[in-house]
Amino acid sequence: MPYNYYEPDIECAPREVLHWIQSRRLIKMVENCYNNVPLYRKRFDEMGLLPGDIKSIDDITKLPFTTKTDLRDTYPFGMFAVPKEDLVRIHASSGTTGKQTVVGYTQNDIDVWARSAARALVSIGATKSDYIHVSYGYGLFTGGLGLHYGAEKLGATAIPVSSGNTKRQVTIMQDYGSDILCCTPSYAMFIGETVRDMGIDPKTLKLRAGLFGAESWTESMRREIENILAIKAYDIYGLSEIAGPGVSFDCPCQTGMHINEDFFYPEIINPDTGEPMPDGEYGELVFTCIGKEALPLIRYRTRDVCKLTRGVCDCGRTFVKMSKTRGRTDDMLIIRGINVFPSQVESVLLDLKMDPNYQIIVDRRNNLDTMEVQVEMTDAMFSDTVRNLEGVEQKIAGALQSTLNISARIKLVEPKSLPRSEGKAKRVIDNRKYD
Ligand code: DLL
Repeated sequence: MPYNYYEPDIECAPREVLHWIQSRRLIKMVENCYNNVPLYRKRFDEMGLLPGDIKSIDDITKLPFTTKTDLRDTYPFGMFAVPKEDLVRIHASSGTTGKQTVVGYTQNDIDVWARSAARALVSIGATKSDYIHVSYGYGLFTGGLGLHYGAEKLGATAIPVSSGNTKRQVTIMQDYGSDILCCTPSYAMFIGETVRDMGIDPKTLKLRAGLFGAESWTESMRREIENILAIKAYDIYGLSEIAGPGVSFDCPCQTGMHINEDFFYPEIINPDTGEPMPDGEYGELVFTCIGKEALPLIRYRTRDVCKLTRGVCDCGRTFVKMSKTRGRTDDMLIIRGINVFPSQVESVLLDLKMDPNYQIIVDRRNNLDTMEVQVEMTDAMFSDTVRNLEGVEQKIAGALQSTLNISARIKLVEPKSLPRSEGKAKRVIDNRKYD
């Protein structure tokens, strides 16, 4: 596949140029924050820091962190740096716990975001003549409108299907000839199953690639989706607080997501100490929105765990790459003292060629954590003997024990009995929280 760029001058710019752009934007942003966001002015004053102390991007570690709690404490609009008349859009995080975090955009911010999403689409080979089938939810969630504006910015044709009504999604793909599918990876899997159940050969669809994100997914899941839909599956990352989808994106090399670092400056920190961590080591991802006006967050702690790698990519981009995330620090399960991310369980299951539909149920009995992994049987397994099925359960339990050092009860469940997701999948039910 050839390498395509939406803005090659920036995406493949020499590092000195990027350093210059980042420094200039950080200086401007810090002034904006100090002058217009009371929380930042207070924090700077407490630290004895003045905007003039920030002379280049290398000074970023002098700045304070921002957390989700800061956004919640100033809910809904307390961290906005522009007057209401300059806003053109509001979105909100899809968080399920506590108050939602509300984010705002000026016209320029929407443009930055649309350019970011357009870069992602072009990177995976989308062109003006493509139909971009957007099955992310439209609304306060940033997925739908983010890819929609990206598609229009590129000059492609957005099909705003939104999520849900999965058979209709497939019919639209067939009838309109959708070229690129945008949705969560779990929904892509569900759409793939529906294509199969409708007796359609996926190769007869025009679909050639997908841009999947909004939740953590593994390389093994990528292969499952590529198989079931007969397409190339690419990752796209983002979060409402920073922009929405397009903060970073896969290129055809599929070796990490390039961060649009002329707009979103990344760092990796040790989540316990806040200290910067070297490239190549897993830690918490932190972003500074150096290209945004309405909500210019400084060193925002995403709670997503990943690592960064630098160097010129085979695709020619010089933008730093982030690995697939392991998950969020707050999604990490601690089972009898052992840390485990749901994505690690997913890897083990899929490497054993199990069905990609699974659920993890965590509980506490007699003060002891228990973990049950429910995995759907394939149709072929369903007619197997009980003895053989027990053997499969033991094999999975053994693999979890030897790879993750975790002992879990495995329960094979009937095909299609676990809930399917049209948005972000809920893989973990942690009953301990309600003790
Ligand atoms: O999920 C934005 C988005 C929409 C990204 C569509 C990609 C595609 P939020 O609802 O604010 O925004 O959730 C942000 O989702 O902090 C990550 O934990 C997770 N996340 C997003 N993209 C990925 C990804 C959107 N590609 C939170 N891989 C983030 C892993 C992801 N996790």
